[in-house]
Amino acid sequence: MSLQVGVLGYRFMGKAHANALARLPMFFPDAPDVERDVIVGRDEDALADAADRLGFSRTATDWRDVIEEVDVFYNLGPNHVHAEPAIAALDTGTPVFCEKPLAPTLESAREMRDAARDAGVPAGCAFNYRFVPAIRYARNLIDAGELGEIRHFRGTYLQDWLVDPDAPWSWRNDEGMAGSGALGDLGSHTVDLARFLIGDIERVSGHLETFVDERPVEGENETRPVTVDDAYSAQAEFENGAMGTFEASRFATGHKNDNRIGIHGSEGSLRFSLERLNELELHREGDRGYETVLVTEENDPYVDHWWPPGHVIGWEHTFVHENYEFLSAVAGETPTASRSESDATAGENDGEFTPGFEEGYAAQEVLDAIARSDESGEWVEVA
Ligand code: SOE
Repeated sequence: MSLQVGVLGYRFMGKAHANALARLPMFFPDAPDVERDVIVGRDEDALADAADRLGFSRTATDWRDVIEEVDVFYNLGPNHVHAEPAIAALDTGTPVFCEKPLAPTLESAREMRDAARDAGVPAGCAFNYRFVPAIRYARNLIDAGELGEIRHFRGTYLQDWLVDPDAPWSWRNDEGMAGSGALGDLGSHTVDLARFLIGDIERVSGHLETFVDERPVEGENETRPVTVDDAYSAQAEFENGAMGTFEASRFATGHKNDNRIGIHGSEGSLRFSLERLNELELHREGDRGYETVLVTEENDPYVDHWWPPGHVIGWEHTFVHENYEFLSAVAGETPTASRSESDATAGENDGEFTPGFEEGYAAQEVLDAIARSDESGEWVEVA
């Protein structure tokens, strides 16, 4: 019996997840059967074209007509559209997969987390970078004690798409719609990776900056204010005593989607960059420099589903991995076999999916604390 999937949103993330669903039968034959049933949006012409291109059977213009009919509801809309449809779907017992960050505000994120707790069905937050084989490999090394005691986490996420002051205004520039700018859009990924690899964050000191405070509206002869940050930086203290340095910018000329992390432990270090996502750089005690490890061996996480060693994968494969795990959880399975035996997360939360709304909310608490610290000029406790 196929899982009928309904998806709200058909642009960038709609394409990324539709592609992932289409790949599953071919590369993850033990994944549940899934039908791309209905795609939801407001513009009926654009929607019909998207349904055709992305392989959906039908379209709808109101999510309310969909959430009880489908087996799984994907909310891939802008941040301010996440809470209401997701909570309504969960209240009817429909599992939900929601793009990050969970919500524009901590309060909405809490309402979503509580709805997921009450519903008792899988509710996923699409932090896709947890599903990069090299990131899983890094987590396995840390859990195996290969880096010793962790002293430093450094996460930077650099893009350059707003450097031009005439780049058009979008919902990502509006506090009411997005909640925050680079902080929530990019910082949420870094905070989630920090929590996945190192652990919870105790307190933060944050700085947000807006460089261009109004932008032209595409196709109109008007401008709109930018009411969110163009860049943020933060210092953090982890509960385990490690020090954290966080930064994201949409003004980093020369960087397109440069999501990097660096970790220093008492016995070694590692470095990762999304622009070289098949590689992990390792430094062990006694090494003079970093060794570049190509994480494409058959027993590396997820790799055996794709190609022989060295036949590298890309950004879109991380969406296939996260959809495989999420839909398996919806079907009540836990595909630990999909990960390598050494995968530290194998068997974690059997039948559940992480990162769920709990992790989405935990990341939102850190984002909120960074913003509050920027306002107060003081360090802020996270929870
Ligand atoms: C835009 O900054 C964006 O699409 C983010 O919203 C995604 O989460 C990130 O993966 C790529 O860049």
